[in-house]
Amino acid sequence: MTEGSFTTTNGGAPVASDEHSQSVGPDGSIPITDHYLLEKLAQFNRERVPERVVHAKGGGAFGTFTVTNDVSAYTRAALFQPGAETRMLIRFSTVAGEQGSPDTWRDPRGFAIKFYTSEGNYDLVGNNTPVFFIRDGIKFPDFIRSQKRLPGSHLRDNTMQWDFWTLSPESAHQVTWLMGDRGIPASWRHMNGYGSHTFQWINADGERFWIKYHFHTDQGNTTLSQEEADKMAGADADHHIRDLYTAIEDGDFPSWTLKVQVMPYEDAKSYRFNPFDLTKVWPHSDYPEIEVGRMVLNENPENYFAQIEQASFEPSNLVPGIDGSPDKMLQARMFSYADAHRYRIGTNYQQLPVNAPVAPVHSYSKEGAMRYSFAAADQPVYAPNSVGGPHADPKRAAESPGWQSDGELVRSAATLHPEDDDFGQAGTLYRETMDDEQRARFLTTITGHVGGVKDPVIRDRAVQYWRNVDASLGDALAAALPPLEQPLPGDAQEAKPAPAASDWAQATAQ
Ligand code: HDE
Repeated sequence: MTEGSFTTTNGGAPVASDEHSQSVGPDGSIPITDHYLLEKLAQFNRERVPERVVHAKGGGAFGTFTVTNDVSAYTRAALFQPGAETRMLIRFSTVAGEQGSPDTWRDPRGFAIKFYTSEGNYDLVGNNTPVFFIRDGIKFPDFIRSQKRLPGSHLRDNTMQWDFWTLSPESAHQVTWLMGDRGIPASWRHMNGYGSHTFQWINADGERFWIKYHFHTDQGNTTLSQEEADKMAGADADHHIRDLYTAIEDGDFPSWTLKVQVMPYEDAKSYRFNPFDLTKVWPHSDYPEIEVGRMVLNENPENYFAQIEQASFEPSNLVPGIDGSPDKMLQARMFSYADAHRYRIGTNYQQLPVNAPVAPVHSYSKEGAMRYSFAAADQPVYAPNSVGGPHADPKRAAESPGWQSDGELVRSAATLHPEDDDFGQAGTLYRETMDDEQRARFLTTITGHVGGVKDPVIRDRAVQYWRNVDASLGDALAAALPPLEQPLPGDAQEAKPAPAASDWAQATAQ
């Protein structure tokens, strides 16, 4: 038999059978000597790694990012220099659904990119919306838990979701996005991606700029109606994974055009909105977009588990010429992602081929489970040293001087800028970006979703929340909501929120 055509153990030794366990006589007991049986069963029990605690359901592909415009005046990052071509990996995902949940649930979509640059990996871990629900990471675990499942019934619950949202008014802009058409993209190919946060770019002269990333789909933005999404959720839970995989298989390579908004460093202090507030956008009239380049996805993963399930993206993967910003959410993420990867896929996760940089690694990290690349034996294991080990080079690192920050330690909201509020940009989105039909669908969606709230106090708060976004919208919602079902005798309604619709789709279909 030729190489590769006969079964072996994980140790490479040929095996006698894949169909019969060893036994004492054909009808006797299985001896512990059947180590191949033991290996197969033990390996099978350990096939899963923990799913991502958010963004568990997803898919992705490899591709190339090509610079199409000269933005070197703003950043020295190698991957954004004129003519640069960089291999990248992207993973798309939903947020709240577990693995196996439908791709077409109403939810933001993850838009996580790893650029394998010559200066190290640059990870841009964004969503398909330019804003987010909260502006301080300390609320993130609570926010996610309110979107997932009740501790008792293990059901998702609109009452819980609206309790959190109406007590976190900063969520209004993102929730308006979510309940609008873009809350259910027709496919990952037909949606935009955003870095969402404000980042810092630094040019070769050390000048700093604030920027926001916008990936415009070249396929056009298309969405599914709630009815189409509900039907698809039943017909094909993997609709978006299938769409992307098939398109690339067929040579129909999806692409996005990357543009950035650039704010001069000094503008941040006096800008009308807090430019680092993740619940806000920068109106394009203030800072128009500048084209940077094009991302084309042209290579499906060969092995989903090895290359997508084990892929790791982290906002702390930064390269010279790019830095974070005073955005508290981005700063919290700088810790959380690498911590999540160490837990989920092991301490040496960056040695997995899909996560490994193309740039050579000269770090002093060593050992740890599953380590298989290592420094030369004569490389010292400590720094500083006088025996030729690698040493830090601030010029090459070109770490940005960051930004000015001082004051007493406090726990408080960020300083308000003149036009900072929680509902203004949500109202602009509803009144000026949506057309009449979209506003009509929007009202149906929030009526269905708020209609799933069983607690009268929370329901009233939800109506007020939408009145704050737009008075006429709130009034229309109040008029459209069905009467609260009378609690059934024995319903401990007031003690705890009654189990409501078990997921977005059901609730919004009401
Ligand atoms: Fe995440 N997020 N996040 N997130 N996030 C994770 O990392 C976190 C936030 C986003 O396809 C986790 O590996 C905190 C904003 C994407 O693998 C975790 C905060 C945005 C993905 C985590 C946020 C995102 C994640 C879960 C508040 C858009 C999937 C598993 C400070 C700008 C990436 C994991 C992939 C994944 C933490 C908020 C996008 C737990 C603490 C804002 C696309 O580390």
